[in-house]
Amino acid sequence: MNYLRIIDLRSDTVTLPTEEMKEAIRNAPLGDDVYGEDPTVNELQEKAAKMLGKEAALLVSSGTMGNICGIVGQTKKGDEIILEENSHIFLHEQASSAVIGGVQSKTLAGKNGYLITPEMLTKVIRGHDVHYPITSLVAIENTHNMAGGKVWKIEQIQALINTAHEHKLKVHIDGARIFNAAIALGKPVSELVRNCDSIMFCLSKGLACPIGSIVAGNQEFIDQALRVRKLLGGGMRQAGIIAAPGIVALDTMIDRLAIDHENSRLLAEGLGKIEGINISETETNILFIDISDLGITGKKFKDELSKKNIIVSSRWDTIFRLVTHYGIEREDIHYVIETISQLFSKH
Ligand code: TLP
Repeated sequence: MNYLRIIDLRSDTVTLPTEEMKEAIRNAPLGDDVYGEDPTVNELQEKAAKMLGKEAALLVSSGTMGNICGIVGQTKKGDEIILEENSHIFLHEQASSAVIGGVQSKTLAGKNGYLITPEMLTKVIRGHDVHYPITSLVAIENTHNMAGGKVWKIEQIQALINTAHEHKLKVHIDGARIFNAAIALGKPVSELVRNCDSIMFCLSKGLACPIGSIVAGNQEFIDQALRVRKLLGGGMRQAGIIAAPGIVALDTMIDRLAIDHENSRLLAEGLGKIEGINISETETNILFIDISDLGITGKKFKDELSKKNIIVSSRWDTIFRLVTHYGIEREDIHYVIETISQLFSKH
């Protein structure tokens, strides 16, 4: 079969804005957001805060910047923070909490690759001793990217938050894909972030905006986050052109994430039937596959697929992360399964 479309499964960051978003960008009322005078930014921030059940929210340029605001805005130099060892903050953000915030990271191997339980947390919180740094924050990731888009249950989040608060720790949620988690659980997003001190989510992943993330929390935290954003050079001027598609995303792009989850399930089902491919469990829009039993290199797998207009990227040599998103249709999933089966099936 010859396929004209490009099927890019590397990430949901490759999504392009909808026509409605482009129209919204064109028509957005604008002002200088460093003066707090961009009406479109203000509308997005108020809308996001309300959806999350938080006092206030702030538009930032990226998920990484939002995580830095969450950590640096709530810790002091020399503190220690607790992270899951395969979290984005620990693996993929250039040690920004150390570089910018001057904090030390203590990592935990998450249960099932993603969960930090109250027991795990309690064991690593430092006691009062002059030798120790002060443990001041724990960050969790929901959905957990490197664990394959795994979803924290509400009880698991609340139990961890309660324990953290009992020990006077702040809780930051890296919710780059929090709406995927909310859709998977069938719960309003506010329930998933209740009682956390800060939450970051991305507009620019499955919600298909070109740029932007949101951090939210109480007003005191947002005042701090605003200072951190400015420090990072993230104070933007007529940022309504970024906020406008964000408003469209919150109005129109959340429910459709269920389609991406269904496509990921179909992909898992189809690829799981091919001898030599081992698949992970998929709960949202991320699927990991291990092709080592096909007897080919990761490079060969990737190159052969790219000749068929399918773009994939490997995480560790023969382990690939396949991400479904806006722009990937059901027929594309069938094409991917059929193509991989034809190219690499042993029989
Ligand atoms: N994740 C990207 C890559 O950086 C790995 C991706 O393709 O998945 N938190 C989580 C859980 C993320 O997955 C990401 C991006 C971020 C934070 C950072 O967001 P950006 O890229 O906007 O800085």
